[in-house]
Amino acid sequence: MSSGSTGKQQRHGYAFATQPPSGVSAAVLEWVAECARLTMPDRVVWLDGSLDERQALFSLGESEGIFVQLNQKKWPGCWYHRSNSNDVARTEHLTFICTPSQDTAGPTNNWMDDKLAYAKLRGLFAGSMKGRTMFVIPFVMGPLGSPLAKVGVELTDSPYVAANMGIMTRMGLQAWQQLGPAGTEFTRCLHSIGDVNPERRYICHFPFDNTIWSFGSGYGGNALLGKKCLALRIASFLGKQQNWMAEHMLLMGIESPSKEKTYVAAAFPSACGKTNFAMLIPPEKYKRAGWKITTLGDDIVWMWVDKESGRLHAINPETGYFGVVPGTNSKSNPNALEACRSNTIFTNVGLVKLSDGTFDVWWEDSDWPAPEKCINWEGKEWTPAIAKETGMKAAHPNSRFTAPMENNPVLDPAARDPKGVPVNAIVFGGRRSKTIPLVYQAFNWVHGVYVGATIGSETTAAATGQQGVVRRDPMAMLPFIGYNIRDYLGHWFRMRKLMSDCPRVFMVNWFRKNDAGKFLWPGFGENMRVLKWIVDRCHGRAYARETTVGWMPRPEDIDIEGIDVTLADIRELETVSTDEIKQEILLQEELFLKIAGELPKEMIFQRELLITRL
Ligand code: SAT
Ligand code: MN
Repeated sequence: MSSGSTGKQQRHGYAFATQPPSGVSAAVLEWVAECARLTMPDRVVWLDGSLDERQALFSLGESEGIFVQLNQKKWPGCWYHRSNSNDVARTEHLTFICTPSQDTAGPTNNWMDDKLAYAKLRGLFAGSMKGRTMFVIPFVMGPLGSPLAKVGVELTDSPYVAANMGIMTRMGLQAWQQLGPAGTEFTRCLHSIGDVNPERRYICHFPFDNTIWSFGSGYGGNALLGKKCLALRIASFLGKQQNWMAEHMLLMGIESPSKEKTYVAAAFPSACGKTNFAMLIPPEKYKRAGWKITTLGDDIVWMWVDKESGRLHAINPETGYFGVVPGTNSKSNPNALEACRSNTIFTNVGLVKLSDGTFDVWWEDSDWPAPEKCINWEGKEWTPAIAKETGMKAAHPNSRFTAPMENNPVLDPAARDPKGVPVNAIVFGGRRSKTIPLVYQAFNWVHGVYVGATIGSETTAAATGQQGVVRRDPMAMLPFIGYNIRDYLGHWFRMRKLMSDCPRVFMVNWFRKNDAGKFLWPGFGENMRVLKWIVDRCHGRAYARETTVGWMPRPEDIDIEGIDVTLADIRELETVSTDEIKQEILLQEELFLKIAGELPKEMIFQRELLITRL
């Protein structure tokens, strides 16, 4: 296959580069050679990130049966992929932080001795790419030239992973330029799908070596190593050492009628609507008045203290959205749907064969009617009748779209700005039917860290296990903190000292219910009304009264004109019951006990202060 001396490999008229481009650093060449000796691919292909190359990756995948091209009229540039049915979500129990001492990983991570982990995974990787191609993927996380932009190189035997990385990261030759010919500082990401056997699946992070080894899964968070593995676990570890922060947050801009811009970073545990919030459509009344919401990111932010202003600045290290498909429609999130219209990969949704032989996709709660039949995420025939009878789903509940952020109609232009944006507010949230009010502001940064660290969220039907149980998820980062949670919380507290002006910190809860079990707040676009109070607080305009939990709006401070919410509802939404907060403090013990003996003292002081206020 290889045409040897020209350094190119033909594939449907496209020639993949089989030799490294000039200027690749010696450290990269050496590491790629070492990994190739271990995994023994038939050929090594050096990707350059061009669009022609992406096309060729899809064609290659099509010939291997892993990609199906969709109807190009309805879905220009879009492809369909179905994964192994045992490989449809992140596998936290198979995810490890690998360091010499367990104390580095702490009580909330799975830990493996690093030498042991290397030995174990070397056994799995040995010869795992025989008969396959190893793709070398150079990528940059963060806008080029940003003080935080980081170079990674992923080696993978999956064209699906390569194509996804092209959407989710700044993949291409610019990564070699940023690294430089003598560069050694890059995240070494080695990935093989192996035989996709859950018994032989490991996602291992070696923070001291800036290295990730992932074996046996092709699923997003396990296999697109720039995402959760690099941009959260490894990055959080680096951030602790280098005085910056990697957080599981969306990032949005809010423009007021007077063109004043406010930037909000927000952390919500899964199933709380992070992507929807990041692309929120303001209510008509607000639109008409000139309010605009723009998206910078929907999943990850990196933040550092800008030397000049002393303020926290943020970038989104990614360039795409890896979003949940079911439930996405023109009502729930028109901007996300629009982002999926072209150059998007759909994974594990229903595949519909049209009368002209081309393919369409379908998922539960999409805008268009259910097909007479389709192939579901498991590769089985699905019909509405079968669905009715057996509950079979066309799309897996965690089926995903990989869409370029450039497709988002409300993309904030600053998403490409290396200087990032100044963060005015950090918002934490959770899904709570009781106890937590609609919105409150923490008294100060340190109190805000306590509020974020004690986020609780109720489990939903989307996850296995009991429903409605409150799980603690500090900063929505529990599965993504790449080191000891004690040091992570300490880092949050310490960041305050580096800032001369720090963001205001808020807690929100869109999910509070009344005694009859009915949601008290409409949510979705109407969350704009709460955002407005937050924006006004950031600029010193809105009124707030002091309560036991923090600063809260009076009922009349939340705009309810034009929605089916009364002042009495707001009063109920903003009720803080001493008994319930006492109960909440007891519930927090679950987390506090887990970190027992290691809790930063600020956490204990904040809890004591809260008890005193009660
Ligand atoms: O972990 S993924 O990146 O695959 C999806 C998510 O949980 O955000
Ligand atoms: Mn996420």
